Amino acid sequence: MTPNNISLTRFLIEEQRAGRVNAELRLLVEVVARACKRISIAVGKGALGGVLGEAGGEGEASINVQGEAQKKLDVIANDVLLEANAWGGHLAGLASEEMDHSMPIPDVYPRGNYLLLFDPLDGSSNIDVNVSVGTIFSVLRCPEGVTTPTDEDYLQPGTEQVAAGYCVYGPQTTLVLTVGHGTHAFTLDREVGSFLLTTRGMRIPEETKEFAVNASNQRFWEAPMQRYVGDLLAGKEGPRGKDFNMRWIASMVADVHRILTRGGIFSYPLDSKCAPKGGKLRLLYEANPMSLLVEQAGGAASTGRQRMLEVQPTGLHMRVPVFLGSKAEVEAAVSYHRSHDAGAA
Ligand code: P6P
Repeated sequence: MTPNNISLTRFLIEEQRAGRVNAELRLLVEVVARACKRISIAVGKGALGGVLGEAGGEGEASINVQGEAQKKLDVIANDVLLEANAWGGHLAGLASEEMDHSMPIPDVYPRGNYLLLFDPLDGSSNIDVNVSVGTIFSVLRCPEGVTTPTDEDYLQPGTEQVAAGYCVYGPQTTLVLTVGHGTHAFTLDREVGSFLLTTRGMRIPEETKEFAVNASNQRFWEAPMQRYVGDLLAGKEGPRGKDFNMRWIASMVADVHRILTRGGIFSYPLDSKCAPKGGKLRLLYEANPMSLLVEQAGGAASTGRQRMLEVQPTGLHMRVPVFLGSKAEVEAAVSYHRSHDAGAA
C-alpha cells in the first residue's frame, strides 16, 4: 500500500517531470478524473437523485447505437464527459459507446492532439440494483495533419493507446490508470475531493484459481470454450489438477478491478447469439483500454486467437471476444482455441 499523500495531480506532475506524459495529456487525465468525480456523485445519489431507471419519455425507451435501452445515468454520464472535455484544448475529438458517430471538438474551442474514447457508464444494467458500475476511457493520438477527425481516425489498434483507465463506482470510487508505464490505482478522498494514490504498480498474479464468465451462455459457446470451462469445473480430479472458483458481476469494470487486485481470468467469448456481431464487448471502449491496463499490470489479453491490442478495428463499435487477466490462465484458454483450430481431437 502506498502512503496516501500523493494526489493524482502530483503523480501526473511527477510523470511529466520524468518525461512520461506531456502537459496536454496530463490535463486530459485530470479533466477525465474530474468528470468521473461528478459521475460518482450522480451514481451515488441513486433514487434520491431521480437518476434510476431508463432514459426516454413515457412509454418509449431510448435505444442507443448498441441496440440497448439507455439508462438515465448512461445519458447523464455521457453528457458530463462531453461537457468536461469540450473546452480544454487537449482533444481533437471524442467517441462514446453511447453515440453513433465520433464528434470533433466544436469549432468555438481550440483543438488538441488527442482522441478520447469512452464507455461513460459500463455495467449500467446494474445501476438499479446498486451494484458497482464504472466509466472506461481510452486515449489515442489524433493522426498527423488531421484537424477535424472522423470515425476512421479512431480505428487504431490498442497498441496505439497513449493512456487508458477506468473509474469504478463501488464502495470506494477508484480510478485505475496507465499512461504506458505501469497500472496505478487512486482512491477518491470524498472529504477532500481528490484522488489519492493507493496502489503504485498493480501486479496481476501469473496463476489463478478464479474465473469470470456468464455461465448461462454455456450451451451457445464454441467447442474450445466448452472444453476449457468444462476442465475448469472438473477441478482437481480433472485435467487442470486444481479446483477453481467462479465470479460474475456482469459489470466489466468491477470484474476487471477484482482481477487487477487479486488475479483471475475474465472471459466474454464468442457464442452463437453474439457471434454474428463479432462478440458482445466493444473493442474500442471496453476491450482495448482494459487490455492495456491488464498488460501493464503483467497480465495478458486476447480474443482467444489474437493479442487484443493488435486487433485492427474495422468500425467504431466493433465487438470482440475477450479473455484477459492472469497471464498463464489466458495462455491456457488460448491454447484450447489454438488446438481446436488446428483440428486436434
Ligand atoms: P451479460 C455490461 O453491459 C457489459 O458490457 C460488461 O460490463 C459486462 O461484463 C457484460 O456486458 C455483461 O454481459 O451478458 O452477462 O449481461
